[in-house]
Amino acid sequence: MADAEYTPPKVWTWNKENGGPFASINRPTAGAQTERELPVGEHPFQLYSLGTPNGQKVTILFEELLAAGHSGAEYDAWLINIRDGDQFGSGFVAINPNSKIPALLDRSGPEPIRVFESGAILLHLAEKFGAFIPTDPRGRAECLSWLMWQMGSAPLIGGGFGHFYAYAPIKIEYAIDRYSMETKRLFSVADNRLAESRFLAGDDYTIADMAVYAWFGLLYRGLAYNDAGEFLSMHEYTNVGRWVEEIGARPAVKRGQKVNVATGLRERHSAADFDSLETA
Ligand SMILES: N[C@@H](CCC(=O)N[C@@H](CS)C(=O)NCC(=O)O)C(=O)O
Repeated sequence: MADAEYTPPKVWTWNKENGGPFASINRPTAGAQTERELPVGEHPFQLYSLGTPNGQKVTILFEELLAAGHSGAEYDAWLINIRDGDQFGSGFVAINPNSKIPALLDRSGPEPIRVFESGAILLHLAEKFGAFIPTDPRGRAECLSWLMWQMGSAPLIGGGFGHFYAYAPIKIEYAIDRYSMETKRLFSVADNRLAESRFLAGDDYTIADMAVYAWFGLLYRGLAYNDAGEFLSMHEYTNVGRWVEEIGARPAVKRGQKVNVATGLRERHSAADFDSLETA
């Protein structure tokens, strides 16, 4: 196997594109590549994003906040097309130096506040509106724990399993084994938790459920990474399935999943159409 014969040089240098569908936008350096201002609308929140799972986390929360009567949560959703390199425009990089969606500009106060990383955006909004985050110390700790669990584990699923199973130009058994095992282990963690609890943080639906659902709902239904549901035996996770059904039936969740879906790029709810590039 070609990959087994590779001997790393003393010093790695970027001397070729590494193949795969995202090769043309992957770079080993950060920072703006073009001068491009971002549009600004009339609402208190300006969201620059795309309808991938990481993007959907935030639009699900916005829609839930609006459905719960928080009229101050009105937002403008601007499409950032990551396959066209919109994330490397100067305006976007000023809001997220990491050049990944989602990015938020909170213009509800006297000075605009930038927020990047989907978990930070969820926390910022939940705290601002006092919603979808428990106020008692135990519930809050449980909610933040599951939220951070999701943020830490998404790269293993997207950048690990999804990348090597669906996107890598060569199939590497070692990598697919490693990340399939880890993805299944993560589903097992959630399944055990949801066997004892209606929602991840307890009896109440929180931002932790929104964050995990955006990823797990898609995988559980076999809609991500070349329909990998069968490959990963998703039917084994019955408690996740019960929770996916309950959350997926919420009107705000359905609405949130439709925002910033680029026609052409995101017209199918499957395979590469609803997942991320490199997760960070
Ligand atoms: N940890 C970040 C990950 C965000 C992320 O990976 N976004 C992907 C799309 S889902 C992206 O913008 N990729 C563009 C790129 O890698 O250039 C978060 O949760 O906000």
